[in-house]
Amino acid sequence: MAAAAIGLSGTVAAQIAEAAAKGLKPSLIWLHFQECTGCTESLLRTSAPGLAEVILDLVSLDYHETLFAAAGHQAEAALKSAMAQNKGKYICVVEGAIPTKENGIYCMIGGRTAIEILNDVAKDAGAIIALGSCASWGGVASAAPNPTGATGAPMILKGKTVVSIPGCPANPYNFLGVALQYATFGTLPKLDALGRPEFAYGRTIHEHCPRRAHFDAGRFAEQFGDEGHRQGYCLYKLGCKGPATHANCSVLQFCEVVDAWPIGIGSPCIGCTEQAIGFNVPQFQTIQIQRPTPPDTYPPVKAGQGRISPLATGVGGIIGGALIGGGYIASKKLGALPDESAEPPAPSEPKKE
Ligand code: FSX
Ligand code: SF4
Ligand code: F3S
Repeated sequence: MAAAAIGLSGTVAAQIAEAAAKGLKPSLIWLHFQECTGCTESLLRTSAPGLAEVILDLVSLDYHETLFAAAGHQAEAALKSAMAQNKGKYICVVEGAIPTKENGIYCMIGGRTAIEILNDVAKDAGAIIALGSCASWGGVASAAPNPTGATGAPMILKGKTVVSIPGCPANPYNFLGVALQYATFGTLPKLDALGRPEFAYGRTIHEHCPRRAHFDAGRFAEQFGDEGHRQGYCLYKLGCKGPATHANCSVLQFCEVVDAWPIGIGSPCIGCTEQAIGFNVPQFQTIQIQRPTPPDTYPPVKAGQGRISPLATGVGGIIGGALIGGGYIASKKLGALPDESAEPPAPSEPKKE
């Protein structure tokens, strides 16, 4: 399931399982800073694989303050020995923001600041993963007025490759997929400009939202608990940030419970994976729609170079036309098109390979 999450084939998934069976388990050193422990909590709730399998069979969790039996000096010694034994190979997982004001004194463990601990553990790591929005850029702790100067691991570890898996909490399968790919092949997935894996953050929630048909048809919940809300209509007018939020939670939900994700339970997306939105833009404020029409990945309206059968073209035309029309209706209802007499947007040209 973790392999599928990152878009790897069944054959590769088998290779990952084989490597794990041979004991090729990645050593994880997991650091906790300013956070709510929600990322660990969501990992605790995976069931395929379950946490026992994850810890016993797939990874070697060598240091984790929440799940450790050790405490105090014993825990400090465990951290040192895990770093020494797996030097250059371990995955450093960072959960939580790092406070920078007043030399970082707002988060200290064993007499050292979070900045010191992070720099120390990251220097001998094979890979570094910033798990959750807090570790990715500061998250909730960095919300204005950011009293502790909270920031993310990539901002402290300048010049190093840090894979950011934002989300409050991050989806555990996105994390497991990255960790297992690194353990099996020694590689990391393709990252976007913000260091986020493209497989998970390449598209907006709005592009795959189960309520999208309601958006296109102009059916919106106007207030919590109203008829539209009860009917499962689009949550845009309640402040949904899905149209500007890159994440895969609409397709990879949490806890393997059907509809266990914000929009699935009737809450507008707050944009928790986007630094520019989550904990910055007020929760119920509506955002500007960038693209009121569907993306151009739908079947083209016009056939290109005769390679598409007339039947397929006809069906594609009906679907594409309906979708573009739907987007037009939605944008008119939202007031995104100022000129009421404006024509619907022209269909896009077929994409060239
Ligand atoms: Fe909590 Fe993790 Fe949010 Fe932050 O994630 S779920 S506050 S992203 O660091 O525990
Ligand atoms: Fe889904 Fe939000 Fe887009 Fe509506 S605005 S379709 S609820 S992502
Ligand atoms: Fe976060 Fe929005 Fe997904 S709030 S969990 S990005 S639906």
